[in-house]
Amino acid sequence: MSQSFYITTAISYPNGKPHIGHAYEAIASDALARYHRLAGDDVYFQTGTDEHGLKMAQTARNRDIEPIALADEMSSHFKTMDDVYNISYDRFIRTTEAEHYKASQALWKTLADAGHIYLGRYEGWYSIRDEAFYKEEELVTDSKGEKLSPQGTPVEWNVEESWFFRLSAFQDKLLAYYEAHPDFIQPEARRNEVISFVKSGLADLSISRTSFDWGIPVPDSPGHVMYVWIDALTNYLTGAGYPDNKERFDRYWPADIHVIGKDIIRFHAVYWPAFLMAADIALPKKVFGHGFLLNRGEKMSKSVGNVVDPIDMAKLYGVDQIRYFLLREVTFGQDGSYSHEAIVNRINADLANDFGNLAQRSLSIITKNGAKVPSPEDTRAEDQALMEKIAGIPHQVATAMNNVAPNQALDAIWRGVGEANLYISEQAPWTVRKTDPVRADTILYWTIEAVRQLAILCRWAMPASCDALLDLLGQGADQRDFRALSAPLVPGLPLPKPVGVFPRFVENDKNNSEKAAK
Ligand code: ME8
Repeated sequence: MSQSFYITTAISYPNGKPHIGHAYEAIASDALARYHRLAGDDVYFQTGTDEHGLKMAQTARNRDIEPIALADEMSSHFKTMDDVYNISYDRFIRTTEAEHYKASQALWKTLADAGHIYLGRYEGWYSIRDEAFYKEEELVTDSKGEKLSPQGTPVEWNVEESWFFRLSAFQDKLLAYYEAHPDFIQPEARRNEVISFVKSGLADLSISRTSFDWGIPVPDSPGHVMYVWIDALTNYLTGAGYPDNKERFDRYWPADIHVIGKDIIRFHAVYWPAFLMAADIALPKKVFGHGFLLNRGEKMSKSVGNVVDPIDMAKLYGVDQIRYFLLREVTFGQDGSYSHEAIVNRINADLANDFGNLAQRSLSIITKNGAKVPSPEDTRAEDQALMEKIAGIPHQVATAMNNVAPNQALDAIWRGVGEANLYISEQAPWTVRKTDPVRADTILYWTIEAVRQLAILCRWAMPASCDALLDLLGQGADQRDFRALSAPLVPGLPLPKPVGVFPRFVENDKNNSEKAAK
C-alpha cells in the first residue's frame, strides 16, 4: 500500500480577486503534492475558499449583493487561477457547502459535549480585515493616534454575547506538544514566534457572533453563528471525510502538512491544535508558514496600486515560467521579492539557455540524423561520470522536498543541467560526428538520457513543459514518474520533430503587451 499524503493550502477569502500571493501559495503546495505523487504516494490535495465572516458580509453589503453571490463570483476567480496555474487539487472546497456545515457543527458539538465551551460576553478589540481578536497590549498606534492590529489593520471595540472556547486550559499542553514535536511548526522563526505567544498567556477565545448572521449556525443556540476561523479551520477535517466517512478519515487524517502564510500561523499552530486536542482528534503533522511575496520589496496593497493579477502574469511570462521563478527564486519560508527583471533573468538564463538549449542542441542533431534515439555503443568513463552525477540528484531532491525546500530541490536539478551542458560542450558531438559517428551517437544518447531524467525530476515544478520535453523523447504517460528514472531510453525509438519548449523572453516584443492585454 502506498503511503498517504494529505496536503492543504489555506482557504482564501473570496472578497476580492486573487493576487500573486495566493498563486504563490497554491504553486508551492502544488509542487509538494505533485512531488509526492511522482514518488508514488497516495496524495490528497485540498484548496478552496473561506466564504463566511464579517469581511465577506461587509464587502457584499458595500456592493449591494448577497454574500453568497459575492462568494460565488469571487470563488470562481480563485478556481480559474488554480486551473490556469495547473494546480492539481483533488478538491476545491467552499465553506458554504452543506457537507462542510455538517462537519463544523459536528466538531462544535464534540467540543461542547466535552465541556470545552461556555456562554459569556465578549468585550474587546476585533479586526475585520484579519477576522481576529486582539489583546490591548498587542495593538499599535499609528501617527494619527488610531489603534491598529499588529498586522496594521483597523480594529474596533466589540461587545456581544458569545460562546467561548477554554483556550486557556491548553497553554501547557500546547507548549508540551511543541517541545515534543520540534517539526510541528516550521520554519524555526515561526515556531519561536508561536512559542513566545503561547508563553505570554492564552485567554479563552470567543467563537461565536450574534451581531450578524453570515456564518454557520451554532447548534442549539439561536442567533449565534460560528466565528469564521472555527468554521474555516474545520475545512481540513471536512476534506478528510469527518465526521461520517471513517474509512476516508483513517486514510487521510492527520493531514501531513498545512501550507499557510506567516500572517495566519497563530490560528493554525495555536487555536487549531487546541480545538483538535479538545475534540480528541489527532493533530496535523506539520504547519508550514511561508513568507510573503513582495513586489520589488514592497508589500502589495490596493492603495499602492502594485497588486498584480496572477492571470496577467501567466499570460505575459508563461505558467511554468512563473511557477519555476517563484519556486526557485524564493527560499520557501522567507519573504520573497519579484520584479520583471528577475523573472526575465530566470526565464532566459535558467530555462531558455540552460535547460531549453540542452534539449534543443542534442535533439536537433538527432533529428537531422535519422530522428531515432541513438545507440550508446561507445560508452566511456566521461559518459558514466555524467550519469553518476545525475543519479545522485533524486536523493538530493527527496531530501530537499521532505524538508519543504523546493528551491533547494531545483538547485540540485540545475546543478545536473549545468553538468550536462558542460558535458555536451566538452564532448562536442557536432564535431565528433565528422570523424566518428558511433562516438557522436553515444554522446547524444547520454545527453538526451540526462535530459529525460532531469525532465522527470522537475515535473512537479513545471508539469506542462517537462511533459513537452518527455513528448519530444517519445515517452508515454506511464514513463514519467520517479520509477521511470531507472528505465533508460531505448535506442531506435523514433522521435518527433523537436520544438522549442522554453522560449526566450524578448524585451519590447510587441507580442508581450498583446499577450498581457488579452
Ligand atoms: O487568511 N504573499 O485568507 P486570505 C504570500 N481565509 N502569501 C500571501 C500573501 C502574499 N503577499 N497575501 C496573502 C485567509 N497570502 C483565511 C485563511 S485557512 C483555514 C483560512 C496568503 O485570502 C495568506 O498568508 O487572506 C494565506 O495563507 C492565504 O494567502 C490566503 O489569505
